[in-house]
Amino acid sequence: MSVNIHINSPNVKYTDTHIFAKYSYESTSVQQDGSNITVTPRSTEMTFRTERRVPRLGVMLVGWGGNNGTTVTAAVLANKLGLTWRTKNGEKKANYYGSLLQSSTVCLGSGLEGEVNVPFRDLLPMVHPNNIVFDGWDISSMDLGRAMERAQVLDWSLQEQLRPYMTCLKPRPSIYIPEFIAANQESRADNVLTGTLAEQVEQVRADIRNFRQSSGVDKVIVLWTANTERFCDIVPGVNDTAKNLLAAIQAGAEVSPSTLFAVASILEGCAYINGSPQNTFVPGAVELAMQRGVFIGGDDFKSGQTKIKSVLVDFLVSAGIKPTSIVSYNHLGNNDGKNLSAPQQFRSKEISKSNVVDDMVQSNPILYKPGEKPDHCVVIKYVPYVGDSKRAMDEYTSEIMMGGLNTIALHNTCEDSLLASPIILDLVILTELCQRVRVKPEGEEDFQSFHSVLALLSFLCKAPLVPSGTPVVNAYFRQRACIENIMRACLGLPAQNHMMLEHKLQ
Ligand code: NAI
Ligand code: DG6
Repeated sequence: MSVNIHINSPNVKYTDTHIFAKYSYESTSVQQDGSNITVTPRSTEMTFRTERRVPRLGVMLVGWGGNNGTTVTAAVLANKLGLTWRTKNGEKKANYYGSLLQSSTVCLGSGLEGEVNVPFRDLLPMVHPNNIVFDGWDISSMDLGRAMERAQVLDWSLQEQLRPYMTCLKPRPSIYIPEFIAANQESRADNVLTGTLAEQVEQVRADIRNFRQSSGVDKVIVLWTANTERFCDIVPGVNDTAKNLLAAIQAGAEVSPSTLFAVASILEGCAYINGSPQNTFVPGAVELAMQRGVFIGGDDFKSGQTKIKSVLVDFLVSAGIKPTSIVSYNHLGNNDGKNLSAPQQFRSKEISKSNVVDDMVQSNPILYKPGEKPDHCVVIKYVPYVGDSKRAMDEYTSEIMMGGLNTIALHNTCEDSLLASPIILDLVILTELCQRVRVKPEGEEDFQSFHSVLALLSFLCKAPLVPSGTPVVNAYFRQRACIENIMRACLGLPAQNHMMLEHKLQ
């Protein structure tokens, strides 16, 4: 199903190259003086300009030979080829379930037949995942056919159909600094760059240029889906400014591989997304992205347990129920689980999984005193036998009326990489779309781009990266509404308010 949407409004103009939309941004300015609050409604006129031409997109994955890297590549191939395969439960067909853009809908309004819901992907001109060209790096030299088999994610009969295509794909040698990932990963590292840090960054930049040229793509986005690294220290003079970071790379100081990839991408003008929890975006990397006007986004794909958390806690707190204890266990047996069995790498994941309820808790001072939070415990265990099929068990205990307690227990089992792969696609497709959108507030001379720190990606990330000093939103439906409403603004449509007044008056 695919639809063409045309906006019938004097505020919207279509040219051969762009969609121009005049938009009134309604917001409020709030002043609080003790218990006195003054709210002033504001309306800001702006013009959104969206480039209509959809480029040919190349995506370079760091960690291409891993479970996510092979699964997303295989899934796109299977969809492109329209593959079907037999399982013990019957025939399956390639699809993009789990992708916000490809498999969810938005309501445009009501027609004679009732509500009209359209695929999210049809709201604006967007890259179709089938047209993405993949490339990437991995410290393991295994070709993607064998790596797909090693991942043990896809059904065997599908793997057999994909193997001829996948074995031709070989990861490029990568930057490997052993102390950033678990020691148990060392045996994989047979495909690594050598030379100084500066030389390795230069090689990564050359790889990006080589891929762009040889594949004929118009633009490249780089995404880290390699192992979780340990956090690195923020050291004044080393990684606190763009200048210092570039100098630190020249001097061979401590810089993590994920930050080195970020620097290489930014210097090549390519957006860079971090799908893992570590603090890749040290202040110097953020400043470099801002100086160069390049998008960065992250951190850590929000795929399963955390996605549910950002729905469930939002539900509880917004219903006036007080979560007091959240305990999240999971065990998994893939290579990600193996890497996370080392304390420092686990700690990176623990941090990113633990902060996801803060905004919801802080939003309700009736339930929580200043600084008060629910107890929140995160446990991850490596159990090789279960492979990529992650088990997640959660217990939410909440206080209800008059001293009552409400305990919700969840058990979720599913392939981790089949949750992460559609998120990877949404991340790169949304980022690419944002590169074609410009906004001009009334009275200003020039159209401007979104901030380099692309907070719009928050919906897809466990620990959303936002511009310094701006609010972090983890609540699932607020994050989703943000994407939907910004896309509606690009079409001159009012924000979705769900009032449905047309059905509520006499
Ligand atoms: P994986 O361990 O199967 O794949 C990671 C790949 O990265 C491996 O092939 C490894 O050889 C490679 N690698 C390690 N260091 C590298 C480097 N410096 N350069 C290039 N390649 C390198 O892990 P998986 O399951 O694919 O997950 C990837 C990342 O995504 C992990 O950090 C994980 O925590 C994160 N993640 C995964 C989610 C999921 O649902 N699958 C959700 C959220 C985050
Ligand atoms: C164990 O937690 C492994 C992790 O990489 C997770 O699978 C991944 O971060 C997904 O986490 P969540 O909380 O979104 O399911």
